[in-house]
Amino acid sequence: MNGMAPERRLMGLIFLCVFLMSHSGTPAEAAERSVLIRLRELPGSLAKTAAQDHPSFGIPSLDAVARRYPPVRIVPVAPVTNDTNRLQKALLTNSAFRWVKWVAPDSVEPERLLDELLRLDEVEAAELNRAFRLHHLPDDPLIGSQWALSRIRAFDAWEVERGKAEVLIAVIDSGIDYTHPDLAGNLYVHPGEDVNGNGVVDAADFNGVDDDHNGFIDDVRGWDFTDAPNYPSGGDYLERDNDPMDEMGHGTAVAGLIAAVADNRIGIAGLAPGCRILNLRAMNAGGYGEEDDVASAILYAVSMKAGVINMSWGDTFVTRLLDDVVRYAASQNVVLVASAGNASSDMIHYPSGFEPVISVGATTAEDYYAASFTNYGPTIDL
Ligand SMILES: [Ca+2]
Ligand SMILES: [Ca+2]
Ligand SMILES: [Ca+2]
Ligand SMILES: [Ca+2]
Repeated sequence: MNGMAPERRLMGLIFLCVFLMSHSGTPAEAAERSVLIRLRELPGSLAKTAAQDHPSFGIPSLDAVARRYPPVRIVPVAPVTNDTNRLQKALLTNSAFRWVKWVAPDSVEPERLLDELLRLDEVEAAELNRAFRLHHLPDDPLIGSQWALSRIRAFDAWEVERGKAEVLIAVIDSGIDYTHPDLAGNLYVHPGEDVNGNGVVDAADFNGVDDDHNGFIDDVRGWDFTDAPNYPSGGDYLERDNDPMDEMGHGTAVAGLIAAVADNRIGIAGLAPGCRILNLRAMNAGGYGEEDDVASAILYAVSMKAGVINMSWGDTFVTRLLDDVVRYAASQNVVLVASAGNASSDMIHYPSGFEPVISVGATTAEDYYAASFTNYGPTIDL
């Protein structure tokens, strides 16, 4: 805890109640048969070819590999925007925007493809596309709010520092039940897609047009980034879409804790005025969220000017993609908070283990003592 910037520490305190407890670390495993690669330079036409599902990079060495291991698709991980100026600028300046997903057919071993790609000069980094697991919330819902009440001074300080606390809080999780009466009023409505401008999500807003030209059609109530074909969940897990409905309850519970905690002290009917929750689904009904999906969600949250990104999931494998994306988000002054997991080991857990991320372990009311079930080790901030 010592040495943390007061503001970061504060935000971590506020959200500490949200994370807690996972019962096991999941062994890292290849999820979709896809490989994530960071190119030294992204060809100008990639966004276009990816949209057309054209399996070509326009880079000779990469295309030679593509002939031997024909990709099903090549997709940029960063959200594709129609604003070419914005896209080009980002591409030139930040490695987080040079990642692409190479989807291989079933006949190709992803590990072999990975080996081939890592040999190329044009490929700066490559890794298998793996999945993170959601962390279990505490069984006792009072733990979160009681702990928060005991930290009432943190809220006081937050008000002072943040003024009216007009913060967009992106919750990257299993989605949020946006019909829930206690939550609906706290959820962000994207003005760029609120066609009739009434501040409410209604049928008129779903006009099938990307009204704000950000590359997402009708993203008025957030987005569902879940495309995880190797993690069948019985629900919506194959295609990304504009419906981030929660299919397992985890994200709804997280949003409820955030809203309820704020309500204890700050809120007038929920979060402070102007403070809203951005619903970004990246975890399916089984509690799995692929790297490319959570990475896209983080980049989207940054593009929407989120002030805080809340991540109650993780695993122990190292991911260069998420490292890049998290660094980029931090460089845009986004506060990132992630749960530390509780494999009861000192294995470093990600994304909570990345330097810019506030890592939150489960605690008891005596917050100087980490609860016995959390991870311990050098990366725990709180
Ligand atoms: Ca509307
Ligand atoms: Ca849009
Ligand atoms: Ca629209
Ligand atoms: Ca995916």
